[in-house]
Amino acid sequence: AGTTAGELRYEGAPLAITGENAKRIMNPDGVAMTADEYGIATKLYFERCAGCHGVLRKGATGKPLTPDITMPKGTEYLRALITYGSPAGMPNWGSSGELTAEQIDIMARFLQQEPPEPPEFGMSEMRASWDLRVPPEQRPTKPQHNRNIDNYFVVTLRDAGQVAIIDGDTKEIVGILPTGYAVHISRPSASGRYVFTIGRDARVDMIDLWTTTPTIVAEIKVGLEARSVETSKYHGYEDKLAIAGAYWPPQFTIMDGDTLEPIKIVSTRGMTVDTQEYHPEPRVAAIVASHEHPEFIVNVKETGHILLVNYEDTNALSITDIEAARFLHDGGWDRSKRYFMTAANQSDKIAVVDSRDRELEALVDVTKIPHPGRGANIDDPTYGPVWVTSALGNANVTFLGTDPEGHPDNAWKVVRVLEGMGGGSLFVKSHPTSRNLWVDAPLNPDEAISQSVAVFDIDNLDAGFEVLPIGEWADLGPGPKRIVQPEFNKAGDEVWFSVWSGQEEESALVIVDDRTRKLKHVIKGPEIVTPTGKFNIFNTVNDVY
Ligand code: DHE
Repeated sequence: AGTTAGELRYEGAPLAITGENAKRIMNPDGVAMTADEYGIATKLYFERCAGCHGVLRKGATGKPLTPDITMPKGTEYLRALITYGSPAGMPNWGSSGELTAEQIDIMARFLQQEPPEPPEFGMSEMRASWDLRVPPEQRPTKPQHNRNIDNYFVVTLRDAGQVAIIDGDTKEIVGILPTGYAVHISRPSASGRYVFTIGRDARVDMIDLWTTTPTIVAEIKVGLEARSVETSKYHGYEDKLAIAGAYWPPQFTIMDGDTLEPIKIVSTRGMTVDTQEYHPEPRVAAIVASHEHPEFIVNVKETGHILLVNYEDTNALSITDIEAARFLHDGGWDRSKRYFMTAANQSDKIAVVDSRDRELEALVDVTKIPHPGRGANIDDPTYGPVWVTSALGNANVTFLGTDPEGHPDNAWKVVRVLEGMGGGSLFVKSHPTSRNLWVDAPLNPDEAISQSVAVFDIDNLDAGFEVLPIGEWADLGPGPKRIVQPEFNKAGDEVWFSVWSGQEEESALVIVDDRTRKLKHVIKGPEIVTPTGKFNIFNTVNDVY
């Protein structure tokens, strides 16, 4: 499977920054457009284009679109390009029917104007948005219920702007909470008591799991658009600090781990690792908490820097800047939790960071657009401990050796490539007690694939995979029913999948017995709106995957 429109569109859906938020900058030499048209175009641009071309149009995975480049091309050329797309990867917005001829004409003229600049978001805006609803001294001193918090799942209900908290032991929904819009990920505090969610709208919510039903105790906005949040895990700093990374403005914010009070904002604008040119908009992608030092590890996407942010003294932050490769995106730990394995997705590389010695251990070439999520750690019968990623651009499931002591010849090398169901895969998952490796493919254009999951037997990897029809098992009405993100329970004997349909359609969570690969349970109903990411408390706190 080659690159599909679905894979490309995956990049392109930031939040709309509306007319009143964006300063209108008309190009005196540009073609005419009315204020209304400018407003329409601004919104369309953010929804459809900014993900690839950048908010400031300086280019990211897509080409730069500043007036010095677009004006000489002219309206006619731009209209055709937007309508029909290009082999370089531009989607065919017109001939696919997604944009009308009128919208395309407005966009072609808009691209010859200066890009509207969204506002900055600094300490005063953050403090104004900060809402400490339940101060620490008013919170319970022990859990107010007998449920097993370790086996809770925090589930994003994407288009509802909520998360559901589900008791993994009983499968009951214990709470549905209004969070930021389209929560991207949830990360628990080191103690497991609190959960931090990050909305696309850069709203961070802090949820207390000790109260009778889960309660939002604090909230803050750290920008206009964001994808990552994490909490301090180093010994002695458990539950002390939180950090959130923003796409716009490009910056990260360190906050008090008990209250979300903002402490320090650090801009990520700077030079690209390779050509050493200034990039005005390097977005913050994955963030993980180091177990080796009191540090957060921050992926700066467009410039390719991995920052080890030491939080011992927040008034004198020391940051080790590791040069990796452009387009850093997602990643997770190897099984020893010493090495951070992270995808530089459009560079087709995996960067390996040694968090103990604070250095780049390796930069490994893989094939088209690796997308690991946090990845999967398994014991390969031949190659020993490996970390696994799948890919957006092809069916490859790639294994990298991660045991420099026991298997030095294999360390940081691609030791095995399996063929999965097809491209458009986002997440792989396994568990230390499981002998299965699960691989989804929600963005594959073929429904038979996107509505199923592949499972490999770790003890017999050459045998290929079994396909489980998770979408069918959910027994729902019509809809895309994409199967996304396997997540294990604490014991590692159940694996949970989201069956992700449209906002008006029925979705579900499907729970499979990991040992028998048979259907165990389905959670559905009107509350389960567009579920995507799911985070088991114990596994997420302890980086078990
Ligand atoms: Fe994600 C992780 C960004 C689209 C579901 N996604 C991440 C991370 C980043 C990111 C930076 C790593 C966070 C971390 O670990 O700190 N995702 C982006 C995008 O920029 C992109 C491509 C487009 C966008 O506009 O958001 C994008 N992501 C999606 C989706 O369409 C998904 C499938 C559904 C959704 O909710 O929007 C999706 N992303 C996820 C999930 C994770 C994630 C479930 C966490 C996986 C994990 O196991 O940790």
